This record gives sequence, C-alpha cells and structure tokens, in this order.
Amino acid sequence: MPELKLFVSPGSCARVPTIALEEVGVPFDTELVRTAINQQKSPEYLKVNPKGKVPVLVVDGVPMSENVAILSWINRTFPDANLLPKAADDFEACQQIGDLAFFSGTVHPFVTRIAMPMKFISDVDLSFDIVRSKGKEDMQPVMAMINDRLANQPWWYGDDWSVVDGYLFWVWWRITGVGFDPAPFPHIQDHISRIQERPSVQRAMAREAANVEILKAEGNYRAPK
Ligand SMILES: N[C@@H](CCC(=O)N[C@@H](CS)C(=O)NCC(=O)O)C(=O)O
Repeated sequence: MPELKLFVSPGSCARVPTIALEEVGVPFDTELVRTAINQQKSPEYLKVNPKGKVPVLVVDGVPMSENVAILSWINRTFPDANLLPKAADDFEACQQIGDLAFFSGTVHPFVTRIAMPMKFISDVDLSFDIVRSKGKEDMQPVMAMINDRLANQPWWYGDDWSVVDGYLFWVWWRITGVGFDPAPFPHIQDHISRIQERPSVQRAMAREAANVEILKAEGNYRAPK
C-alpha cells in the first residue's frame, strides 16, 4: 500500500481528490496549507509544488500536482473503487481524461473569476464586481449544459457515481457560496442533494471542517465572500 499525503486547503479544489481517496477507503494523511497567509507561495511549499497550488498528492515521498493527474492516478491505482467507469478502450479512457480536463481547464477558471476575482485585478474597489459578474455570465452556458446532461440521469456518466460528480460538487459549492444563482439549474441542485448523502463526501467535508477549526483557532481562516 503506498504511503499517501494530500496537501489541502479548506474550500479549495483539493476537496475533489479528498473525496476520491475517501471513496477508495485507503489510509491517507492531509497537510493543511494556509492560503490566507500565502503559505502555498512559501519557499518550503514551493519545493513540494513549484506552481504554488493545492492539491498535491505525495505518493511514497514523491509529489504529484494537477487534479487531472492525481485523480487519474488514484483511479488507475485503485480500480475496484470505480472512480471512473471501466473504459472499453483507449478512446473511452481518453474521453474520461477529457471530462476531468474540462472541469480543471474550463470550469475551474470560471470558478476562480467568480470566487476569487481579486486574483485578476489590482484595483479591487473598481473592478471586483466587474470580474465576478463576467465570471457568472460566462458560467451560465457551462452550467446549462451540465444541467441538461443531468436532466434524465442521476450522475455525470448515467446510473453510476464517478469522481467527475465530486468535481461538480466542489464547483457548485464554491460558486453558489458566493452568490451564483442556483435557481435556473434544478437538476444540478438535485445532484448536489444526492451527492451530499454519499459517505465519502461526508467524510471529506468532515476533514475540511476540522481544518477550518484549526485555521480559526490560529486566526488564519478567511471565509468565502
Ligand atoms: N490546475 C490545477 C489548479 C489548482 C488550483 O488552482 N488550486 C487553487 C485552489 S482551488 C490554489 O491552490 N490557489 C492558490 C493560489 O493560486 O495562490 C489543478 O487542477 O490541480
């Protein structure tokens, strides 16, 4: 069994591999990165991930960054957990990588505009709302497409849950937490209610809640707003 340590920050996209590892049921440690004080840019952390981002999964002492890679590795290493459907061939396997890349490379940047507009601008007072509003506008067709996909099936791939559903859960939690209107997307809302019943998701959220308490006790907690 590999020794696993996941670098995380509450509310971040590190939630997705946390859910994946909880779903597998393998023992793993998490290490808290304090983004409120930019610990992800500290010299120590940059040795782990020169990109200065979470998540990082350290496998037997060797770090791996990027959700697409981390989730693919967990899926391949623990195939019995069915984090992704069993692919019939290379083409289907690559389509699944495409789904993870869609969330990482297309959806996530819109999330950042909505949830962290200050990352795009230096003049916070003048431009904060402009960036956030444009992010919300650009997110509409993306969420409409996902809402349509979920109209007649409970999960992204049909009847069976996958880690792509975990990705959607994080995205939705993050954007609705800062004012993205959920009303036009009832099938996504139903999906979120379903996924919150999943024990792996509840365990991942409990890990995050414990880390939030640590940050609050230290004075390093920054609530989403
Ligand atoms: N492409 C990366 C994106 C990772 C990412 O943007 N992580 C955010 C948290 S959701 C982060 O670490 N932000 C801190 C920063 O940019 O300083 C992935 O999919 O893993």
